[in-house]
Amino acid sequence: MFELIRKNFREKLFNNKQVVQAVGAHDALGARLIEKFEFDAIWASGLEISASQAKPDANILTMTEFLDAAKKMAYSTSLPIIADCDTGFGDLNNVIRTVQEYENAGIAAICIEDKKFPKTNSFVPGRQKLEDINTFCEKIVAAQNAKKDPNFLIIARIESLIAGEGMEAALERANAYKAAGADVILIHSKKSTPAEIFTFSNSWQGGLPLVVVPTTYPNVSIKELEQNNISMTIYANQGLRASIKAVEQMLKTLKISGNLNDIDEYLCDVKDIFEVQGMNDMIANEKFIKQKVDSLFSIV
Ligand code: SPV
Ligand code: MG
Repeated sequence: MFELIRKNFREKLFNNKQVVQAVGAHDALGARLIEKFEFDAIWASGLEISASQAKPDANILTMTEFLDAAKKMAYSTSLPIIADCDTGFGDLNNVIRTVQEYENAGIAAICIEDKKFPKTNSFVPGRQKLEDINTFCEKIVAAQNAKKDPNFLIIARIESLIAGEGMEAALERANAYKAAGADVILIHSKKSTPAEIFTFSNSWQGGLPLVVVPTTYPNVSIKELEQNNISMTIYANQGLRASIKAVEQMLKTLKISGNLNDIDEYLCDVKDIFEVQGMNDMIANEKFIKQKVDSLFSIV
């Protein structure tokens, strides 16, 4: 099943018919909700997974903790999971184990970024140290050598524009990462408009699918992305931000009023929980099995 998910995802990303839309999640429940609204893929976000354990996005959690979260998403939806693997959790040898473990866990793609381990979230100023190009290329080669399924994608994420290294350096890195065997390039930016992203996407001649994370330039439309050679967009953290805000508003209201009636507008029905957690499927399946067994013994 995971082989087929990877194959379909690769085809979708490479045939460039429409911009692929991935949404960030940190657990199986979030992944299920994303699937319900028929997005194309799930981004197993390092920021979200860290935050869900009340830890900073700074390689505080271990690889196995990130893996565990991504695996739970893969096992509870049929969408491809793109796992945010930060810097690959160490050097090229850590990258090899990362690829082996994530591929075995049914993940469709991993993304590794060209910062030094331990990394800090891209929106934290002053802590963005880049890896040198050669060392990062070693990680890409190691990743490609370690994978078994050719459709398991290695996404190389360029942080030059985040770290202030500039456009020329970003393009140089893209060329090097392509030469090292990257399947896809993610180009990140923290600007409030997509201008530098589009300069990059219209200058780079490498031809690999390009991915963006428009957290700081939310005005950009799918059409603009499409017109500027972007193959995939990642809504990396909006699910978590929506849920923190909603829960905070509900708790604030409840604390003041002490009356559950006053928070009704914030709540889904319990039956909505049953649906997303698979209670209805479980009961239907149980009924099916019991009927099957009954029919076995009712044959005269
Ligand atoms: C994440 O969601 O963990 C990401 C995207 O890597 S960002 O927060 O923009 O770095
Ligand atoms: Mg991340």
